[in-house]
Amino acid sequence: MNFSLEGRTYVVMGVANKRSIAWGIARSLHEAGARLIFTYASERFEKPVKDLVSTLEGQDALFYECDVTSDEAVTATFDQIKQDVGTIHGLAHCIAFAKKEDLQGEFVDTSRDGYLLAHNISAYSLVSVSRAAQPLMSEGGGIVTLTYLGGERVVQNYNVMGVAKASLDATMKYLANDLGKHGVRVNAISAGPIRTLSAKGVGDFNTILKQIEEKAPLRRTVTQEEVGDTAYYLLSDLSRGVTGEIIHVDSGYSILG
Ligand code: NDP
Ligand code: KAL
Repeated sequence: MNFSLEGRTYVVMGVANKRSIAWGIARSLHEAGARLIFTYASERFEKPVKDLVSTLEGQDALFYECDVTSDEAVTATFDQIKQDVGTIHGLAHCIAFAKKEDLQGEFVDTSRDGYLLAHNISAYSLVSVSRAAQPLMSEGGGIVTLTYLGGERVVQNYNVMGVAKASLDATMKYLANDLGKHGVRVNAISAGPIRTLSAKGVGDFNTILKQIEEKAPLRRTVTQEEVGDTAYYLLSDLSRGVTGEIIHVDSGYSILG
């Protein structure tokens, strides 16, 4: 079997800068020969994303604005992608957001607004995007989302995002069940902590990284590249029998009690 991604096209959603996990995924897919399509939340990110992508040698990428809080925007984006390229072979969903005030203190204080916003952007968006993308995967395909251990157990400060990740994990499984008959597999990567723009300004991040270095079986944190290579596996035929799965790319931390 040939595991090159030559002749295949993948949509990568959620590159903010060179530290983004989505960027690690984009680089792995590019290395494997894939053509890439990038989406970003607003026009503001168009130039930075294009500048970054210009560093990928020989990559003939396409770019679209897509704020996932709007079903119209999501539908319009994938309609346009269909017109521009026809078939796609997969999608990486690397999107999450919660209000800063909901990522500290006690979860019990989460507002209705904050709860709905976090779930809207971080979990429902996978439904919306998968529904719009599936018809473009006429040759079958793969969808990968990014989750975190805080959706499986309580992690201090992760709060409403943990509840949104629990929803995302279940969403991924229900989507896997629906889309399997179309030859579309849906999986999640549970990444260990990586210093990205989202993680920035979040209290105690250094302490969390240090804890991984001291306690995780591999005694080190993981990189965007390691998550990227697992996404490549999940989006290629190497994983053709795998769907509805959560793979932990976290130096083994999640096996600890
Ligand atoms: P980044 O800050 O690099 O990426 C987050 C992305 O979410 C940004 O590109 C942002 O887009 C996008 N986003 C937010 N709101 C919207 C919206 N309304 N519409 C479209 N896009 C939106 O952080 P990460 O790479 O860390 O995050 C990627 C994923 O990985 C997230 O799901 C996160 O929860 C998950 N994850 C991260 C871990 C970590 O330690 N970093 C650990 C485990 C999981 P824009 O910049 O265009 O606003
Ligand atoms: C226990 C951990 C410590 C951190 C606690 C919460 C982290 C939540 C992640 C969430 C995605 C962060 C935000 O939504 C930040 C947002 O309020 C402000 N930032 C922004 O608006 C920037 C500019 C944009 C680009 O960010 C987004 N998201 O759009 C969790 C750690 C150990 C692991 C992490 C960081 C997990 C994760 O899910 O990211």
